[in-house]
Amino acid sequence: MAAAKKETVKTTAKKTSTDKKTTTKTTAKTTAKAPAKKAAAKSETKTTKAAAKPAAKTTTKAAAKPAAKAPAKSTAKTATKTTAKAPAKKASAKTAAKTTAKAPAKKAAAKTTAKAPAKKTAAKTTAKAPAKKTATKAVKAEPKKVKIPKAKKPTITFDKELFKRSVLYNVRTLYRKNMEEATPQQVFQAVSYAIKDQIVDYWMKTQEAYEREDPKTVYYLSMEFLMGRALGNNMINLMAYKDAKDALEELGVDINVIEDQEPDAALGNGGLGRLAACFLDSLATLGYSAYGCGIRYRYGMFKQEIRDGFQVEVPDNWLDNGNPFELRRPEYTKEVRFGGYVSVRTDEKGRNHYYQEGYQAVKAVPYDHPIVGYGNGIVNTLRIWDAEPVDCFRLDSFDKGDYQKAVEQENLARNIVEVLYPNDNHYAGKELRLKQQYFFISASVQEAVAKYMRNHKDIKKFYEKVTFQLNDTHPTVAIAELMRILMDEYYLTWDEAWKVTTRTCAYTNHTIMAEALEKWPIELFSRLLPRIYQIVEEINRRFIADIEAKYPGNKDKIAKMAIVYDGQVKMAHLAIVAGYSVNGVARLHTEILKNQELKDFYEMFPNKFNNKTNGITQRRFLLHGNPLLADWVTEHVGDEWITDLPKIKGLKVYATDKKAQAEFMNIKYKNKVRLAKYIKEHNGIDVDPRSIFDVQVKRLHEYKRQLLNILHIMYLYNEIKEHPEMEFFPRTFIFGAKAAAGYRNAKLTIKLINSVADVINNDKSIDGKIKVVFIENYRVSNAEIIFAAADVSEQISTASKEASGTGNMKFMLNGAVTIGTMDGANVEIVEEVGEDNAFIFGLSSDEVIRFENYGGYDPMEIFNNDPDVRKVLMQLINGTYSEDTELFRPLYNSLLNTLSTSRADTYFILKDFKSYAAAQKRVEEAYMDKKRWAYMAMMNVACSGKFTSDRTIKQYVDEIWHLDHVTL
Ligand code: NBG
Repeated sequence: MAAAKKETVKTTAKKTSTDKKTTTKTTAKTTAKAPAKKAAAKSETKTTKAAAKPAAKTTTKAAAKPAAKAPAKSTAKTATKTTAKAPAKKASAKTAAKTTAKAPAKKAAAKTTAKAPAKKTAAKTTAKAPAKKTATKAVKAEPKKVKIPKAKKPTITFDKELFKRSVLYNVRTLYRKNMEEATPQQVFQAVSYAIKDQIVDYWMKTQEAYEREDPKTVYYLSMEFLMGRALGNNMINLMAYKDAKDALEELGVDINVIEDQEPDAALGNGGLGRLAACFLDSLATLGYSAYGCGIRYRYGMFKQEIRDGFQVEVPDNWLDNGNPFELRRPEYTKEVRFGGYVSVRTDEKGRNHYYQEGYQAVKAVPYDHPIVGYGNGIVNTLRIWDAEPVDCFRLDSFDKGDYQKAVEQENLARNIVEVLYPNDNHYAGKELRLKQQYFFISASVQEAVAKYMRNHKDIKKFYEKVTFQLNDTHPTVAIAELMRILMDEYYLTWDEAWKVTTRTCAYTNHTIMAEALEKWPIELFSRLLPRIYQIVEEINRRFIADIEAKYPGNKDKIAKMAIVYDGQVKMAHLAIVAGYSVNGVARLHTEILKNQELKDFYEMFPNKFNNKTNGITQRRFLLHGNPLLADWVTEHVGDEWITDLPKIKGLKVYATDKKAQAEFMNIKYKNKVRLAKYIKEHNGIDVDPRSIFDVQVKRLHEYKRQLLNILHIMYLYNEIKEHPEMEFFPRTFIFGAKAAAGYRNAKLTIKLINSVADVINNDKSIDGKIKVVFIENYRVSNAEIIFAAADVSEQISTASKEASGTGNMKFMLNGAVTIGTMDGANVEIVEEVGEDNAFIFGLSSDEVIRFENYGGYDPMEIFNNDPDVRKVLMQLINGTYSEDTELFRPLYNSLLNTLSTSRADTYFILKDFKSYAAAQKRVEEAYMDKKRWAYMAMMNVACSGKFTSDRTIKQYVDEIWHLDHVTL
């Protein structure tokens, strides 16, 4: 039954999406070529099939708006009529546009709704009333300590009735069904289009305001945007979530079920991509003009399945059912060129002109995604580029050579955006990856320049209105591409172009892991991007002259700092030399950059270096992900935390309040029940929500040390088996992690976790004291559920290796207590919450770096002298967790010898083991003291204010970008 249902969903949805495309194309063709008989005939057949959706779409809006005035039924009829009459799509679209443009009706509607908020607030107040009571009681216990600010008046409105009508209407016109007949996926589509309708109005208003006020704009250039689901977030930021929830309930559907229909937009690997998504949310919420620029990967981050304990990668066909929120913008198509050669011609004034010839071209077509600011009506744009073959397959003019080229160009277009490289903190150096980089960068930079020139005359002042933030080294070709456009297309001299470029581009470094630093072989780079390479070479030549001037005769400096050296193009060096700002992502990380990794550059350009500690958006990771806690926080400190997170510190006074503690822990319990249910449904494992939920979710990487965690679990299990009488508070160890497809030890660690889980979870003798769960397919949408339910947050990377971490912040915000090393942003988290409210262990970053530089660590010594460690390590190879005793040997080797690494135990797992175990013991003691734990957990929430991405973005704006603030 279920399968059959699914099948229908797919067919219908697919049809719609193909239909949509066909019509767009057909219309375009018809308008352009109309007289050609063949074309007309073709379009006719196609339109018949296709008409339904686009017409519906156009009309939805037209219909929806006046509907505010008229009864729903009659509008629907009018709409249908219009569609029926309107054979010319353009005409009907125009009419619709006109109606909206003139729309006194619309204004009236707006007015009507303008009154609505009053009602809404009233409704809210009543809804909240009982809650208030509790709040009052709590305040009684701690009299007059916190003033609860009144809810801010929303500047935007949401018409619930209109929304309902719109959903019903969409279900009808998209699927020819009523609500009872529609599948959840169809309802999801209908709801999304209804929400999009509302967004589009604000989107247009925002863009009009930007046109008018001409604020400086940041282009956040990133290979990755890990957006997760859009629908819930959009409703939250429209301040419409609760109304929409009620509306859907009235229509007989559960909002959670509907939200669950949406695939995650997983156009990123991990922290770096998710940071980009949080930044977009903050930029819109704070009212800054911003574009996210990236790639519309056909397949995003792979879906992870666990089969027999092993990770299996399954393609993520996220666009399968179409994407209701995106907008194809063919009018901004750009051409991007690869390969060929550069020819030079000298003009009569003696100036050289450079032309790329014999190249392969591909069309870059942008798709826009709305980024809704919270409650302020601002809607920015995430623009991601799709690749299409250039139109050169003309039958009248091809000989054999052309045909070959046409096929190649077609293949280029097909391959280029096919898939996201699933590597986190590691680069594979593949040719296609460099193609991806140049593809989206060239298109984005071309469009940024074109957009600027539409409203400005002087390209030399480009940097006054535009800034490019390079998210890691991946977009660094933007520097050379901007130079190229300025010189080759706008005829600026080198010096003029350099001045503009070096005031436009800024670079963020996200890692010190050597294997993540991108270096391209000259052969590959110059073959693929001949003109770009010439420019990079010239930048390098001039930079080397600067080094020589500053450090005469110092060849060592040149070897260490040159951009092109040893047959390679070093992207980080290019970004630092041409960037006006270089920032790390947590204080410790920036210090390590300045004093270790990028020391030479820091000496040469001290003023470029600065820190911007990462942040996360509380709108997704508390307001949306943890509604119970979000409401509770609002009851106690008001709702200002939603856009001003430091206000959450008002909770501190409740951290010792008995009643508040009980409420808080009860919410945590409910969230643990929710996660337990998810685990039961998805993993088939029963976990006890009264046990400690100890969670490590993040990408799988040796430096993040999931191996330390699982080895410690193996040790605990040994302890319980050996001392069945010992006191032990039940604990559920939860993991979630994807491993890069080719990362052997990472994948083996997943298998180990699952093998250990198998043994422990099925050992009746330990009475369920330990459970181990590996959550399949960890991603943004289930992360929201996981953070909300965590008691303990595992942040146990080798000190100095985790640039910042952002999961650590999401846990803190949701009231989990950190067990961690003094690494990345953990340092600042501990600083905010106090050492007593975290469990810190392990080597410091200085100690790690000292061992790395001067040696002195021998894991074999620990193996020989510590029987507990030895026992655990032997269990890796003696059949305890796998019949195949060789299976886990690579992990065993990685810890004890140099068979596959240059140092044994590269990440100091054995060195930190004892100190980790001791910290875990402290965790248990703290948890058993209920009051103390509640206090610690609540203090974590109360002290999380610094870690909002709103703060991070404000610092980027004030100290790097200098954007203008815009209000509607
Ligand atoms: C990652 C770091 C994280 C950091 C995020 C966001 C890369 C290259 N770096 O520690 O490993 O939180 O970037 O800055 O993915």
